[in-house]
Amino acid sequence: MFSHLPPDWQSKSSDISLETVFWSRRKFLKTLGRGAIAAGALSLAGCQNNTDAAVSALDETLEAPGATRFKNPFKGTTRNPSFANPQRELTPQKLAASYNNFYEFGETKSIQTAAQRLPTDPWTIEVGGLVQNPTKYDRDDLFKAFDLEERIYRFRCVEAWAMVVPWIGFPMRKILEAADPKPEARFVKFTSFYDPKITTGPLFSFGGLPWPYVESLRIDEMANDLAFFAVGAYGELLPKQHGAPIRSVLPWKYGFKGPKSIVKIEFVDEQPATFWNTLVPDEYGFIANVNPEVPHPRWSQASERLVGDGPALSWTRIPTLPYNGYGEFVANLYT
Ligand SMILES: Nc1nc2c(c(=O)[nH]1)N[C@H]1C(S)=C(S)[C@@H](COP(=O)(O)O)O[C@H]1N2
Ligand SMILES: [Mo]
Repeated sequence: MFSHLPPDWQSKSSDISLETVFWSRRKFLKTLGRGAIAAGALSLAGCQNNTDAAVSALDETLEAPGATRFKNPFKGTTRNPSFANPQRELTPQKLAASYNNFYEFGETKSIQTAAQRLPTDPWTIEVGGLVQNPTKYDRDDLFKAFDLEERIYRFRCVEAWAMVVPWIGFPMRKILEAADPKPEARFVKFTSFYDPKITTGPLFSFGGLPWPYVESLRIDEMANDLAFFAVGAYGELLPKQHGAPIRSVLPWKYGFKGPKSIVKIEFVDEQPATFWNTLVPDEYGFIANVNPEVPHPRWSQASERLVGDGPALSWTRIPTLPYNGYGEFVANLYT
């Protein structure tokens, strides 16, 4: 599947992997075909405020085999009070870290083991392009160059599943200020780690995909207070399947706008070609703000499923909010 999967509670769970593989092959041969699906809508989530307890009760059983795990690297990091109450229950750490999209390591949601191949230490992120101060940050700089804070964000994938995650990181604006873009810079382009010897998800064997994974924002979007680089989650270093050592989190946009395992940040004057938008431009727009009123061509975006225990079919379904509920921060960017 070159485009995202349809919401997978529509499939019988036993069919998912085979179906997915079959579909991806067929799709590739046909150069980006279409599936079909529509989702309905249901009741709203309660406004639980039990997130503090959930954050501190870290689940010791988390982790795929071979995962590197660092306990408490972020002691002393405080939660930003503006993003302390997501008005939904926190997604359990273990579930968030075992239901992932990271196509470099495979097209199913179960890439957490494969993603452990990602070499995250050492790591360099290069910031450049149309800036006064091109800079390279190494792995340690990511944890020291900027004050880290925790923010609990709602997260919404274009496939109509959602989660709530306590990320640790810093506002993207910090990088923007340090880089000091030149007046002609209008967009920022993010590039994810790519090495065909390592990022060898099944799709690689078909060739022809526009790797590496590239995403982009307008500079005013990057400057918005919500735009965030995460280096940790649930009080721990970001697991590889979530995009270690640094990934982008943009809670008002669909998840695909937030690239994982970023190696390059470039300021450019023209809108760059991005991964999904290049593959399926009519399905994955450049702006891609969460909007219940604009259906994906293959399914409704009016509601979403909260990642939970058990079969996806049993997950709670709730209405989707415009801008994923973050309109007060970002709506003014789009008038
Ligand atoms: N490099 C890279 N970044 C990526 C993706 C990907 O396949 N590769 N998938 C995107 C999509 S579609 C989503 S929904 C989120 C998923 O983040 P999570 O697995 O940490 O929940 O990562 C985004 N960033
Ligand atoms: Mo996604």
